[in-house]
Amino acid sequence: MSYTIDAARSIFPNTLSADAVPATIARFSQLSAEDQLALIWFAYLEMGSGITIAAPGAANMQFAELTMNKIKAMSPLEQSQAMCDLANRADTEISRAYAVWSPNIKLGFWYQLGEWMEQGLVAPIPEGYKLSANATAILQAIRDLDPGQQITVLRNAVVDMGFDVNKLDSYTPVSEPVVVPTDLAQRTEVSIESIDNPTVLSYMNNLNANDFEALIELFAPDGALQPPFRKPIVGKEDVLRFFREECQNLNLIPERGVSEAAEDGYIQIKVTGKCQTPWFGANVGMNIAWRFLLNPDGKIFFVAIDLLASPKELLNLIR
Ligand code: ECH
Ligand code: GLY
Ligand code: GLY
Repeated sequence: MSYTIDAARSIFPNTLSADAVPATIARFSQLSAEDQLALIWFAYLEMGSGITIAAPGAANMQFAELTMNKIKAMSPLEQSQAMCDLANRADTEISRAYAVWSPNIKLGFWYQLGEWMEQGLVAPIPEGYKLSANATAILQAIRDLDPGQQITVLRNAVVDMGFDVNKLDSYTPVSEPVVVPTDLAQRTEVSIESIDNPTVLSYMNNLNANDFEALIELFAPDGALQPPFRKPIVGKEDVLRFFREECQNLNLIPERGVSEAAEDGYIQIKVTGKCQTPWFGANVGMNIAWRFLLNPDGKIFFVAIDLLASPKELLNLIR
């Protein structure tokens, strides 16, 4: 017998991921569009007093510029409507344009609208807007999360907005240009307590260097990667596309791990540590587990990335 992706998903089943994140998003998605926008506005303001968000790069913004300027030119009433349409996933021209953008372009778009709302160039959340009781409870639930979980909720809320791409006949995804990998001489190397597996170390080092061509060669042809709270992405072509579209300029800081023989000559390795996104840099360290299943050739058959429930989970390396 050899592993299936489905079986691989349950290696290290004791790993506690942050279930509060999908639970909060599910509750959030039940709110009215007005409540959703106001809740994010309040959460964003409160977060901003503690952690700093980096302005999006120009390369990131060029694709959203037309749409952003279209909104800026609208009357305040039309602006509010356009934002509600996005939250409602309505079928409008703006919602359709938004739908095909990569997560970073969507985030950059809202970052800019947020700036314009503050400057009075785009309709603000009405002064004295009163959240519904449900929205108030969800805002409190978000306050109670750790920062890494808070930014994950925000990112998911933004990614889920816009027209449903599955309802488009055909479309071309739009994402920022792929950066050049870090020069070999400039690269740093991670070290992981108790782990010397070359595939795992190369995985971390290549991802940190944005060297997606080298990174993808560590995967088996039928290999898969499962991002936090998502289904596995299967096969080298799709995994490579995911790296280019969603994994630029991450900072992986693995700390420790455990390596064990699995069935049929496979090896399972769990690593825990931190991950930083370019949006928040060192201001937010997300607590992460990587659960690798390597085939007998030492290639990645499966890797799951989990956002952990609490910092305590960083020390949970038992099977
Ligand atoms: C305003 C009000 C109206 C409505 C909206 C507004 C604006 C909101 C804004 C929100 C901005 C939020 C941001 C969130 C960014 C979150 C980033 C995260 C990144 C996580 C990355 C991880 C990576 C893990 C991985 C690893 C691997 O080994 C493989 C790859 C991968 C206020 C106007 C909406 C502006 C900027 C959570 C965990 C480690 C799986 C990627
Ligand atoms: N500043 C974060 C980004 O452009 O991805
Ligand atoms: N998904 C990468 C980032 O948001 O930074």
